[in-house]
Amino acid sequence: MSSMFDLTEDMKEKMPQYNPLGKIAALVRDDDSILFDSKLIYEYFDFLHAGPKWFPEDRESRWQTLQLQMLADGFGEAIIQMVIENMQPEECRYQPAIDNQMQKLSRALAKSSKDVEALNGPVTIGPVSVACGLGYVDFRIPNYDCRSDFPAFAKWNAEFCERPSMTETAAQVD
Ligand SMILES: N[C@@H](CCC(=O)N[C@@H](CS)C(=O)NCC(=O)O)C(=O)O
Repeated sequence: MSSMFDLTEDMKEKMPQYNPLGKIAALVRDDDSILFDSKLIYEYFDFLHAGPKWFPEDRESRWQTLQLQMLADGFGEAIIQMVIENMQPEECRYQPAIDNQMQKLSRALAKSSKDVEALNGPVTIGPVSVACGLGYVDFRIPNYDCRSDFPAFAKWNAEFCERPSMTETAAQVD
């Protein structure tokens, strides 16, 4: 998996100007102020428009969708930890740490797959995060077949990924 990660020197040098944590994502606003962390950036974008909201006002809908967002953010973090461990020289790599993160990912996917009714509901931050998170799984762990055990979840994801908002913003990976 080590070949999949490329934390370039360029990024290491430039990102701290935008985010003291040195991490993607960061947004430079028109007034040059900066917002960092994707969760905050999503909220900021949602605040800017008058259409249907990613962060619903209704409390129960809000908790449900935020929980899905946290689940997706958490499995994204598990993947990042795996990638970081895999960046270690082979003799320093700690396989139990990788396995532990893999178990988190696998449990989180199983949990997401049980929430297929919510995923098929309004397009709020939860479904968006899970769909983006699955894209990240495919990018970082291309050999991991994370959908075939969950046909309804796979169907939801395939349909969701056909939305123009998904196809037009898909990451371009060389
Ligand atoms: N919770 C953060 C996660 C940010 C994150 O871990 N980004 C990774 C890339 S996906 C990164 O920049 N890692 C570089 C590092 O940790 O030094 C967010 O959603 O923005």
